[in-house]
Amino acid sequence: MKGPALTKEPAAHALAVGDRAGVLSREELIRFYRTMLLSRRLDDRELQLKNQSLSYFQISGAGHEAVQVAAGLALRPGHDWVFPYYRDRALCLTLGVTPRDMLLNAVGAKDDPNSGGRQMPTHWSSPTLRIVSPSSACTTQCLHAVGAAEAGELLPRLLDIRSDAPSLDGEVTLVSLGDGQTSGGEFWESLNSACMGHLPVVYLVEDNGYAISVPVEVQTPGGDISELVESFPGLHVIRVDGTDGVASFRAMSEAVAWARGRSGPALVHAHVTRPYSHSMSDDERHYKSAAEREAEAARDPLRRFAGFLVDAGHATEAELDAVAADVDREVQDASDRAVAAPKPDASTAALYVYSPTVDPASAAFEATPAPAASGKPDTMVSAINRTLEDEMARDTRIVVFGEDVADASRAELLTEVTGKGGVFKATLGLQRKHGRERVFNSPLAEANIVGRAVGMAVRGLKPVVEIQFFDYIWPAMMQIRDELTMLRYRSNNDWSCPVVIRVPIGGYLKGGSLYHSQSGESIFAHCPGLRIAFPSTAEDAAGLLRTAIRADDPVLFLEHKHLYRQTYNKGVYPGPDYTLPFARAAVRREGSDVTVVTWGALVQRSLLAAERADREGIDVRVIDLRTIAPYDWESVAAGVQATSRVVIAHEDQLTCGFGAELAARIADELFEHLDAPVKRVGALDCPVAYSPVLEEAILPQADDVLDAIRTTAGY
Ligand SMILES: Cc1ncc(C[n+]2csc(CCOP(=O)(O)OP(=O)(O)O)c2C)c(N)n1
Repeated sequence: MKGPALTKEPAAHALAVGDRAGVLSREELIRFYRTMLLSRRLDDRELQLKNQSLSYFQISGAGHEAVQVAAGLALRPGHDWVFPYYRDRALCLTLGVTPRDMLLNAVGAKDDPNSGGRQMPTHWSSPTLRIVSPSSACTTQCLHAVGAAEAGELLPRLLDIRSDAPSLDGEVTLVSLGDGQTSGGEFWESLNSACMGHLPVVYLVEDNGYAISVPVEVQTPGGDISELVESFPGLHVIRVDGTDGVASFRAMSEAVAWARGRSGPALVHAHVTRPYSHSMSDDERHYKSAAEREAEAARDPLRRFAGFLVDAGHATEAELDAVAADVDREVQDASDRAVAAPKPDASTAALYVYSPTVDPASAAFEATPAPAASGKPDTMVSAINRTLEDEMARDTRIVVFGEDVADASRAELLTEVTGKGGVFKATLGLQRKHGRERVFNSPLAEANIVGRAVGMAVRGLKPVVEIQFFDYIWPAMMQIRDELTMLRYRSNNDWSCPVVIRVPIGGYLKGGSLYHSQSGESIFAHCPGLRIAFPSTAEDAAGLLRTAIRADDPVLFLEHKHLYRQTYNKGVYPGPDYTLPFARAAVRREGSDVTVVTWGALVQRSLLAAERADREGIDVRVIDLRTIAPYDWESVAAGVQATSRVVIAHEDQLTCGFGAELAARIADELFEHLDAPVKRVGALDCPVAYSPVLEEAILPQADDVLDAIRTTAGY
């Protein structure tokens, strides 16, 4: 993240009046109107640009302008944090995003300050204004806002980063969403955490009665979201007609004051209109009657506000005409500049998928065993635990949370209990040592864990979270795929969220069954922006976890449950400075006839197979990949070139397992070195069953690897 510098002046048209308890001067009221009109005219201009094929998509904020300007006025731009959604044009204008910034985004210009031409129109972002780059995924932003608010509470208490942190005094976090998005589980997960933590989060629900074509009565039981949320403890719920600018300003000021005063979260339920279709690709006449559309038009916030200004004597019709002419000039000027702006260079297409400054595969992470490394060999889970403990001592930005990770939650009350410290004890002792603020339990909600971590990481914390079992990572998939791994790319490197997700994975447990035995690293290897480690030994786990934590990208750190407490992969803890670069495979056994490329629990099985093959006169090289993304292609290629025969062995199902990718690349780049077809070993394309007889038949065994070695060697 380039950092939320506070130096940039708000744009000239910005309406920053701060906490004004619902009072606006005449000038401010006229500027209120001007910003609403500017927003509407920008929507109209973007529609025009789309029709002229100068832009490629359009979605508008029409009908939402009044409550959005009110929200922007109630906030302190550049001080409070904002997690908007795609309709928040008037909000972002009020905070200081300029029409030119918006139109550069719409035409996909190189100098689009929101995303460098990567995001669809209306995805505005500004580190200076603390507007965090939104994705297009509905509802995910709610958890980011909660994480950011938590970070805001925590940062001042973490002493070593207090000195250079910007002022955190009384900040609030605003998150906005439509009525449809309140059906999303992550909205409710975020309310849980916001209320439990008494966090200064202001929710703005912009209820236009529809989610594309689905009416709110079909979306929300009773059709009224504020009724449903009223029982959340500590949540201050306010209903308002969001087409009434003055009432909206009062409501938003009240909500922001509530949160700023540390009374807890607030939710403003604003009824607005949607006079245009959902987006360019929608025609609301298919599902809204003419009468309904007429009734909406009568409530149009611009019309209402203009009427109010004239009726109350704040402005004359002529003055409002002059405002409109001025707005038109501004829009025309911004549009001319945006259309003329250069497009991105095609060579930059893949820039900023990963951190441009820290490469976990670089020599900077080369193994440097600390001289102090001594003691008895210990298990992989112990190595992980010690690495977490040492890294937390080294870097106070690290926070650890997940299900059951705490080991002292109630210990101050009940001194005889110690808490759990993780279901595999990987986090045992961390809370006692580093405190409840840095190590804590999460609700049983995986999206909550990853989504909050994203929000915290955006603010500069280093979350190292645990998903209890790989089998249950799926509720967090959208947070991982659409948010965690894409934030840097979609914001053109303005924002990042280098979270580490530790995940116990895999089977061979005898009784693990369908829901405690899953593999699936290849699914995540398909997510650009994510690094993946999969250690097989205690020492590697320590080195790779430390690198994962010190690197600057999101990392999926896969810990094989069966390898946690084996004897064959024990190691002496290599000390608090030991790092291991990613993409450095380990040759576990030298050999000249066949190369086996493997990782995780198949390393030991492949070594056993190699020993048996040796007795048959086949000399097998075994390569432990250690990381999946990035992976060590050079070592794979060297093995193939040296032996001309290769087996890829992994625990995951054969079809679309990561072996398929390796096999394809070997065929593509090393075909002339091969004396036999590339052979793959993996699990049956079948869930892992409970009975050990079935489990053994489903998961690949040493004999399966041996068979593949024999076939390859004998080809
Ligand atoms: C998770 C997810 N599912 C589906 C979509 C497609 N989609 C985009 S906007 C939208 C409707 C959102 O409605 P609402 O929250 O009421 O907001 P509005 O657009 O009406 O302001 C849908 C279904 C999406 N972007 N994300």
